[in-house]
Amino acid sequence: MKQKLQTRSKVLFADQGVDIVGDVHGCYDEFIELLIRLGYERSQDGTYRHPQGRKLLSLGDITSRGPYSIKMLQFFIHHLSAGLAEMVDSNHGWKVARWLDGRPVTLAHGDEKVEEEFRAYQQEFGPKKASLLREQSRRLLFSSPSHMMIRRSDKLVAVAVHAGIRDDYIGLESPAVHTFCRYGDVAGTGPDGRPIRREWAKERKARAPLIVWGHDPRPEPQRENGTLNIDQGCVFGGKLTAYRFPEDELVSVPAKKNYSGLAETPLTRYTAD
Ligand SMILES: [Mn+2]
Repeated sequence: MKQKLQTRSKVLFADQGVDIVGDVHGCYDEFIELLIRLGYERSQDGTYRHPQGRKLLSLGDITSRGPYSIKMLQFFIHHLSAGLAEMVDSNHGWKVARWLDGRPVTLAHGDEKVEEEFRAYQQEFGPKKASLLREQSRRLLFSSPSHMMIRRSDKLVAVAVHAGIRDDYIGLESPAVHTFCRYGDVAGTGPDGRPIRREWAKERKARAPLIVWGHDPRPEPQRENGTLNIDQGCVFGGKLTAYRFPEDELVSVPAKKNYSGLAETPLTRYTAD
C-alpha cells in the first residue's frame, strides 16, 4: 500500500558541523573515498559516522549516469533513518521517484541506467527484496525537501539546494519553489532540446545567507554573490566536492574516469577554445 508522503523537515542544525556533498551520480567509490578524507569512519552496522558527530548533507542527484545508483540509494536510505545524513530534492531524483511510482516517464540522460540496475538487482535478490528497495527509494526521493536551511546557534547561516533558489523563496514550500530548486531558473528549451539556464547566481542581489548548490558542473568550486557551486562533474571525469561548514573548507577527490560515456560533457565546454 502506497501512503501519502510528507516532505521531511528542511531545517538542519549544524552545531556539530556539516559536510555538504555535490552531485554524486552513482560514483559510489569516489563518494566513500571522500567520506574517508573527511574523517568519517565505518561502524560495525555498516554506517559511516564522524567522530565529532558531523552531519552529511547531499545536494541530490545521487543516481543516474554513473555505475552505482543503487548503492547510493541504499546509503542514503540507511543514513537518513539513522539520523546521520540528509538530502535535498533534485531533477534526477524527482524523475527516478516518479518512475518508481509507476508514472509514465521517459528515462533518459542516464536515468535508464537506474532502471538497468534495478532489473539486475531483482534478478540477483528476487522480487520481494527488489520491491522493498523500490518502495524505500521512492519514499526517500519523494519526501526530500526542496532546499535545506542550515542553522547554527539558532541562526540561519546557509542554504543548501540542488540547482538554485531565489532569496524570497528561502524557507517556503510550494510547487514553484520546488521547481526552481530542482531545475534552477530555466527559461524554456533550446533548439537542441536542452533547457536554457538563466544565471540566477550571477544576478543575485543579496550576499547572505550563503547558498551552496550543484547541478551545473564546473571544473572548480565557484563562489559568486554569496553562492557556492560544488558540482565538479565527478561522473564526467571531474571531481567530487564537499563543502565543510562552519570551517569554510573545500575537499575534493578526483573521478576515477569519465563514466558518462559522453565525449562532450558539461565540463568540456570549459576546456574548448
Ligand atoms: Mn541536476
